[in-house]
Amino acid sequence: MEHFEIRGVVEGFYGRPWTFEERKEIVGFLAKNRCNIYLYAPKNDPFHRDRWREPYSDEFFSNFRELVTVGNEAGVDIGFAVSPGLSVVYCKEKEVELLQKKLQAFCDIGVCAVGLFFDDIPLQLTNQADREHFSSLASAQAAVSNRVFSRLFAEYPELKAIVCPTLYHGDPDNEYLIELGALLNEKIMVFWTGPEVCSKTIPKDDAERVYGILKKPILYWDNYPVNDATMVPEMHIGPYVGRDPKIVRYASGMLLNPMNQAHASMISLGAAARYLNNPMEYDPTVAWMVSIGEICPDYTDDLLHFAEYNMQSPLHPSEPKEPQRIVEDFRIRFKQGDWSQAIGILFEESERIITGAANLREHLPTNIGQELSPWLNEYEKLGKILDMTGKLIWESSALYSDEPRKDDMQAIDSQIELLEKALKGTADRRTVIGGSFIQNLALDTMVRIKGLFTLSEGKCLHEYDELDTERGLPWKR
Ligand code: LTM
Repeated sequence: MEHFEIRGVVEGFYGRPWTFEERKEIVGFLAKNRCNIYLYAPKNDPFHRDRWREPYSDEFFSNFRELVTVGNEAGVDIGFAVSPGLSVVYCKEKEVELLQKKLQAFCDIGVCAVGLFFDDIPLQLTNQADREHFSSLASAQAAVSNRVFSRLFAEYPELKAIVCPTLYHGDPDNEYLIELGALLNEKIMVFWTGPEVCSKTIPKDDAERVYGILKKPILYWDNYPVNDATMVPEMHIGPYVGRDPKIVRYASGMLLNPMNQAHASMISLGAAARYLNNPMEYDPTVAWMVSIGEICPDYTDDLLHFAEYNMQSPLHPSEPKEPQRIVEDFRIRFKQGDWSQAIGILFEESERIITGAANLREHLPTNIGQELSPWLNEYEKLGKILDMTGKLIWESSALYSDEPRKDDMQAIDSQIELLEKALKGTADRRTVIGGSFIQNLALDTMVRIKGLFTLSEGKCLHEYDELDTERGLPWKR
């Protein structure tokens, strides 16, 4: 069975790094899902990147040692990487020594993969001495990497050595990558994220081209389910799609960059692990559903529905389809004049969301529940907005009755007020759950009913029959 030899996770995101407790849980989870590596490289750990020259504390080392023990017991390699690129002076011997010592300290406590990462830095040499010493950024990075790793290989011949290049996506046919590929020691693996930083798809022809340039198997750094930078409001728990199974033939391995939310990441990681272990027979939907079922066996349908609302990500760039489908079904029924059925669609979806959110809050594993909490809150609010929208439409039919009663009018007025307050409340949302369809429907409904309400001045709207048009939502009983 074809599979990626190296399968796992690179903790390589921006934002709050995971805790050691979370890392240990992830290592256990990786082992359970037949993955074999966890690589430490959180951008916001100062000693990993900004202050890479400074040593870690004893406490950090003692935690890392424990992580290595957990990895050894579980059969998962633990790796450590340093990102010196923002300030390193490539031509200084002392810098090479520092880098070697930094990595050596981790090899000495049992780490079996080490990395030098040069991502997210300028694509030119910025230091004057380096510009005088080296002809290019690629030659500087290759020289330092070769020297650091060859010293480590001397003591640890089985060590996995990884470089993350400065150009790690896009068109591989560029001077920088050609030169780096040619100069790097052949034992050093090179990361690649695909056609994009966060690649929607990783096609076979991209793999073929990168392989042709590097002249060695690619080590993929797959930026999914990561949700840092502008993706912070997104919760990436959708299916793992778009990776051509045949890229396995050009790869030494694949590591996924997860979300800041370690436990919630397990949904996508669990699905992706099935791809990594057997890409040729991988079915994204089945893998996703199985992974969700494993996280929340008793409320799988609720978690699936919630995940449908959270579909938006680089792998699924358009708005989630489920809320769009609900709103479209509603509109079709409405246009057909079947408005009590139409409203029924809104009530049913509202009920499904509100009950689902309550079930998930109560029954999800505590850590996942906490991580998902902001998204669950917004999800529930969408459910309430659907309910209020349905109720407003229902109440407002009174505008067409022969004798609109005062209390009917008051009911419409207070329903408008409620919906308006709920919609205003969405201005402080922190998530993009559900996309825009439900909110747009609610807003459109509310504004139009306000218009009708104003027009009616508390009287019936019989004389405005022609308002029952295709545009917007005015109707009559
Ligand atoms: O992808 C790479 C190699 N580097 C950074 C990651 O640290 C970051 O998490 C992702 C997603 O924003 N993008 C990057 O460029």
